[in-house]
Amino acid sequence: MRIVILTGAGISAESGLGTFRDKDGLWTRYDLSEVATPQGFARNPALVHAFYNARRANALDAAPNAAHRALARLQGARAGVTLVTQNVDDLHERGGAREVIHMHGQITRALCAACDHRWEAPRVMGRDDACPACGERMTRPDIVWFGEYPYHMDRIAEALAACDLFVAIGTSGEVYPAAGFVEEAAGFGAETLEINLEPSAPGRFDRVITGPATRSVPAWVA
Ligand code: BV8
Repeated sequence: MRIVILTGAGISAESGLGTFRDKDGLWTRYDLSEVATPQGFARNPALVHAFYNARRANALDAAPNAAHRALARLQGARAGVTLVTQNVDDLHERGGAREVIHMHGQITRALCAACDHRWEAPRVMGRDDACPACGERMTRPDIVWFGEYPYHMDRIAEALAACDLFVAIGTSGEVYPAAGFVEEAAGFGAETLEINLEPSAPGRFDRVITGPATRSVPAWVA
């Protein structure tokens, strides 16, 4: 059986990393257009780097939880599991997962806006950090902002077309194109399952398992 799993901020919530749209989520405290768009970065790179430096420190200081580890066990126990995440933290990898598809980029990586070179980000980063490849001082986080094209879309489309089961874990299903994956998979005949604190959109998935990810994901994987 081929499975595509899409995770969102909810799988890292119990590791202490904030979500975006829950009651005290990131987008309730920051203006998304100022810190998660290329226009915001062009206007005020220092503000955007401060936003991501704070989140990078949280991510580096956080530990993977039982849900991350359960998905790694699932990957190890069977072939045909594609793990796609909207998250930019590396908790899936530190929880033992392999081949994680980061469609929104990774907070642990830096990107040169001049030559597209990518490298391991320092804990604290600024726009004037020189690119190790071209020397330019146009460094940004390797993050897909709103209005930018997510990474690995071809690979994801192929996996969605071939899967028998699509599972969305800890995502509000509000950001596209990720939010459309459930319909895409269902259109190819896959069964769809949501694992979330509560249903994100009743009727959107064939099945819903509710409860905190550190309990519901290990129970589903077992
Ligand atoms: C693009 C940056 C062109 C990284 C992010 C239709 C088609 C295509 C695009 C659009 C479209 N309509 C609108 C658009 C534009 C836009 C968009 O979707 N806007 C929204 C606001 C309407 N999309 C884009 O701009 C994308 N690019 O469109 O390119 C294109 C066109 C066609 C086809 C392809 C491409 C770029 C989107 C990426 C933007 N970058 N972040 C960062 O800073 O982290 S998005 C941001 O939201 C994060 O990446 C995050 O991962 C993502 C989704 O949020 P969630 O992970 O779901 O988190 P949220 O807080 O919302 O929900 C938390 C969930 O967890 C809840 O359900 C909660 O119940 C649950 N939970 C909480 N605690 C627990 C739990 N579950 C279990 N256990 C718990 N303990």
